[in-house]
Amino acid sequence: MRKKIVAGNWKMNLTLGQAEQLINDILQAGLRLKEGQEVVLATPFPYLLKAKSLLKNTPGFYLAAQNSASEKSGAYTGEVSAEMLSSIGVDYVILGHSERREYFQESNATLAKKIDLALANNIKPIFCCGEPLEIRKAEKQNEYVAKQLEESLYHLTEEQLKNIVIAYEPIWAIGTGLTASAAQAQDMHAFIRAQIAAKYGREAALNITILYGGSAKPSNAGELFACPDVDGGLIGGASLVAADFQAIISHL
Ligand code: 3PY
Repeated sequence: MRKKIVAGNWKMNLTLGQAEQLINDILQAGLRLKEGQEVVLATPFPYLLKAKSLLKNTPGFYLAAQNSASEKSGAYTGEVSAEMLSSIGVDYVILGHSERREYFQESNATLAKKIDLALANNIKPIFCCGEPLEIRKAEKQNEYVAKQLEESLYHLTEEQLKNIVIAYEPIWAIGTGLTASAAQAQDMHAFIRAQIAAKYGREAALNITILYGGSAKPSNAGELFACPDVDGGLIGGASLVAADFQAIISHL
């Protein structure tokens, strides 16, 4: 049975005090996760260690970074390596979010290197893919996403793929308030799973977790998560409000 995940992508938000409060509020709700369900918090780098200690190994709760370097170590001022993240107990790393691709020119090839380093350091990549609005309008989204998968993931072995989570985030739905309809999300998730099946076989495809991201909120999470190929969500703004995040988790 594949894992179901709700991951909160905090992006560049909150002070340390606010971050502590948010984690405490989320934990205080005493959420009962079922077997195979996970909650992942992707905090800014400076809060990872604090978040780790606040989570206190709470079952089902995991920690993520929002990025990691494409190089192993060395003279890369301002970068944070996968090895560093691993040394402080980070479980997941979000790679290839559209904001990283757009504002920091991250290519599919760069992301392939980041994925390799994360895996080599026992960190599970949450690999983001998704098309911009003009590609969706031209109905070329399948080809676009297939290329992202091919160029960043298909060098991996089947064994390595077991540690990958895919997040489909249509760029036109990020920070815009627009959400893909449940049918649009399901279509793309089924397409991604079929691509994985064609490359790695049916079992690998059935086992891979595919999250939906892009303005997911309490009011639409239920419908999205009910789709057979949607295994949870990568949540932006709504992950910053404990009550909203809890409500989304309750739809898992
Ligand atoms: C959003 O929900 O807007 C996101 O970008 C999640 O990563």
